[in-house]
Parts: sequence; structure tokens; C-alpha cells
Amino acid sequence: MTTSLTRRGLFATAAAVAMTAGFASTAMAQDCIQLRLSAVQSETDQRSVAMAEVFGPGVADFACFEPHYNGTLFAQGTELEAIARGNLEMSITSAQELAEYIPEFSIFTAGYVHQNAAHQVAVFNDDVFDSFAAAARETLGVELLAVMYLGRRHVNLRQTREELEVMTPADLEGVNLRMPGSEAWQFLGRALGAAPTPMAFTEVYTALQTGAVDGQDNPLPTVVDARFYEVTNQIALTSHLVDLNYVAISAEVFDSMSEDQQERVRQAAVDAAEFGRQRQLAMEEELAGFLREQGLEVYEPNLAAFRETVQAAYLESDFSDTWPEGVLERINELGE
Ligand code: KDO
Repeated sequence: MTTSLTRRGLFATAAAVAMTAGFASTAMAQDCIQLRLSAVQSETDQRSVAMAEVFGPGVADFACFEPHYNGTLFAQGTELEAIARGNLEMSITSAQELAEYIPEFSIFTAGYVHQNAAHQVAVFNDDVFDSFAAAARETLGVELLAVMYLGRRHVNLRQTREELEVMTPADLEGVNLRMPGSEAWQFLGRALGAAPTPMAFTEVYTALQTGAVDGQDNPLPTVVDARFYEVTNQIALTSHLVDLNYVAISAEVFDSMSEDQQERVRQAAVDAAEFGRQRQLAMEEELAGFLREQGLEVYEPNLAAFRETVQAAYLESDFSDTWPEGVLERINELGE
């Protein structure tokens, strides 16, 4: 991702593109608002299924929803800039990607902060999120429509449990753990005790297969959908991040719609997120069994040790200096 652009500069560029050229999508097809979505997951991932089965049909009478998966339209981490520049209308983005431009989003990337799927929704719908949503608009020209549930991330390794049993962060010392390519992700890898390597999602299967990395972290539905289980031997159920995504749309495109269309787009995204969330939760419940059948050892490490070490790492880091006063406390209040 290009991070050399300043936050102000990026917004100015987005505004200039919108003012001078207008959006090709709306200019080209007046009776159909083109909504191209770029994301790196496959089309069988439940978030993609939700967008195809719920979002697309929900806006079909005025918008042409055109999803592109597997990073084929834009590479992982470049989607927000593409939206800001007027080259893309939608993406399924992450707090980690937003934190590259808006540091305070790192609070949603910190391990053991969100407790579960319902907690993510409560935070997204609470007033506490207003300043974050406003910052995404102001800095990137992005409207965040809904929060999607990705799931509980766990540590998934090539080593067998006999070769390397992961009970505490100390056991991950020197483990070459692939993490996605932004600083927020790399920090999480270090906080877990591992030696993180940045790598795009689309390269992970081959890296695991060839041994270029020892492992990766993702929720169980992703381990299955991306077939990482074929090239790994164990999963330590660390649950270190209850991970989310946001359904994001260009604010310029969104603002060009009628109020009724805007409401329909937002509702369709919320409905798709709910549909995907229920599917992901159900899959998380049943996939440990499937993975064991595939020969993987799936076990719970010392969760208290992981939680304590990871939380301390964040509170001592520069990340927590960017968290607005009172936000962590409010997030905690909204949990169980
Ligand atoms: C990944 O690259 O490991 C990750 O899980 C990061 C998430 O933010 C999200 O982008 C996800 O990939 C993709 O949607 C693929 O599932």
C-alpha cells in the first residue's frame, strides 16, 4: 500500500477526481449505478455469499453490483486508496487497513478487545463509533455501511503439536508467522510472541506449502475456505482477535444517490452482514470437528497467558496513545 500520501493529500486528490471527472460509473450508465466491489477472499467465503445473495438483490432495481474476489481487481491493502481516488466504488475493508490512514482505528485491531460478534455490532451502532465513521469519510471519502463478522483468529501452523506445542506466547518465539501486510497486523504478530512476516492473503497457501512461513492466523471458516488445512498440521485456538470487516462504499457515489437509494444501500449492507455473520458463527461451531477429521490437531492453549501478554503489549505501545479518551472504556462497557 502507498502510505507516502498524507491523509490531507489523499482526501484532496479524491475530491479533485470527483469534481473534475465525475465518477465514470454514474456517467456511463445513467440508469444503473455501477457498484464494483474488490476483495481478496474467494467467492465461496460467507461474506461473499452474503453480498451476492443479499446485498446485490437488495439494490438490483437501481444499482449494478459487480463483485471481484481473490484480489483480481485490486490487491489486498490497496482498495481504500482506489476508492479515495475514484477508481473503485466498494470494498470489504478492515480496521487494520483504515488504521494505515486513521491511526485511531487501531483500537479495533488490538487483540482481546472485541469479545464476540454481537459486541462488534453494539460498538458499530453506538455513538462511540460516530467519530470513526466521520474520520473515514473525511480522510478517505469512504462511507462505512455495516460491520461484518470475520471470526475468531487462531494460530495455524505447519509444525505438528508434537514438534511444537503452543501453550503460551513464549512458545511462539522465532515462529515465522505470516500476518497481512500492515503495521497493525505486524504488531499483533509480535504481541503474540511470534516473528511476523508480511504477506498478501493470496500468497499464503503457497507459502505454507513450500515452508516459506511456519504458519498463519485466521478464523476457522477462512482456514477451510482457503484450504490452508491441506498444508498445515495444527491450530492453537488462541482467539486472539475477534476480527471484523466493514462494508465500505465511496462517499461520493453514495452521496450521488437519492435518500431512498442511500437507505436501501445501507439496509442491504446491514442485512448482508447479518446473513454472513450467522453463517460464519455456525461454521465456527462445526469446523473444529471437520479440521480434526482432516488430521489437524486443534487444541486450546493457555488463554489467560495469551490475553495478558497481548493486552499488556497494546497498552504499552504507541498504538494506545492514538486511542481517543474514553473509547476503550466505552467498548468494554458495551461487552458482556
Ligand atoms: C488475511 O489476510 O489474513 C485476512 O484475514 C485479513 C482480513 O482483514 C481480510 O482482509 C481477510 O484476509 C480477507 O477477506 C480474506 O478472508
